[in-house]
Amino acid sequence: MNRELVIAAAQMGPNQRSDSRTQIVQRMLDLMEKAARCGAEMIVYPELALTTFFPRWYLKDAAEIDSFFETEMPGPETQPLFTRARQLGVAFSFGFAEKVEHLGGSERFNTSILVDKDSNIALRYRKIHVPGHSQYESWRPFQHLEKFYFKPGKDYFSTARILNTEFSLAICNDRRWPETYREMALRGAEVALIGYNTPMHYAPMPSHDHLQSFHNHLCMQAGAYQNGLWVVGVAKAGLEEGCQLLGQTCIIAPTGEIVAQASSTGDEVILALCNIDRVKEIRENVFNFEHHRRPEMYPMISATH
Ligand code: ING
Repeated sequence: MNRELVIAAAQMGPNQRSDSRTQIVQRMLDLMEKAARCGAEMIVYPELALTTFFPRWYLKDAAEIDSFFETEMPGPETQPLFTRARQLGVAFSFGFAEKVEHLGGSERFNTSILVDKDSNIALRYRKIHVPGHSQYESWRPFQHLEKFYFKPGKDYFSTARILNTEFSLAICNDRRWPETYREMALRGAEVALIGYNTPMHYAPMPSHDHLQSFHNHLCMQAGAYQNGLWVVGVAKAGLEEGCQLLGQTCIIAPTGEIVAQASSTGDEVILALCNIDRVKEIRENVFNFEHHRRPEMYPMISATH
């Protein structure tokens, strides 16, 4: 009996700096209602879903920086997502800026969580591949200061089993690294949920700007096929504080085929009826790791020096 799961990708349009958490959460609730009405059991939102992509600015005021971070999850403004999801009987995933406070001080991460249909946080992931730069760079039309605002995650790509399916989380730049998908698959993941905020303009190499859409799908389709994974790539898209963000939200089968794709750069739900067991078509054949993979021949891939 094949395990079939209706997965929705809830692409979000731009979050402006002046948008309140309440306004943004309401949009997310509207997307959840629409997805649930269409039969979705899992709803996936983008990276930094609750705020604008603030690493585009060099902020100096500590209180202003803190205003973009969550210190509790769920908190008062995000609780409605958990409550409504439980009422609807759906699982969901979204990304947000996380501030962790402890005796020694605080740490900040670019985080994503997976919430099961009983509103329990089944998985928490902190972005491993933090791109951009850590100091203000005046030559850029806008900054990409993720290395200034976020610490790299210290936990591995792990999996959680909900809805009788093994899920794993990654965030944005992670999707460009082939190691992400291979590590997930070797740990038994069947579905990778990946939110992203991707500017169409990449300041260090503007001659690649016209390739943003191609590279976005290239990475995720390759990751899906080469590891027998379902991949759900979900954009925060559109013109956000003067910066054009890539859309192209999609759901990709383990064969690498795009089975659903957004056609706007706004709030948009796309869905697919995913036969999770199709991962076997790849994992038991062309990429049967046990029969064909030669890790002893790849010593450089995980070498740290
Ligand atoms: N954004 C971008 C991403 O990896 C980027 C940064 C864009 C890196 C284009 C390289 C090329 O999609 C985030 N948030 O990681």
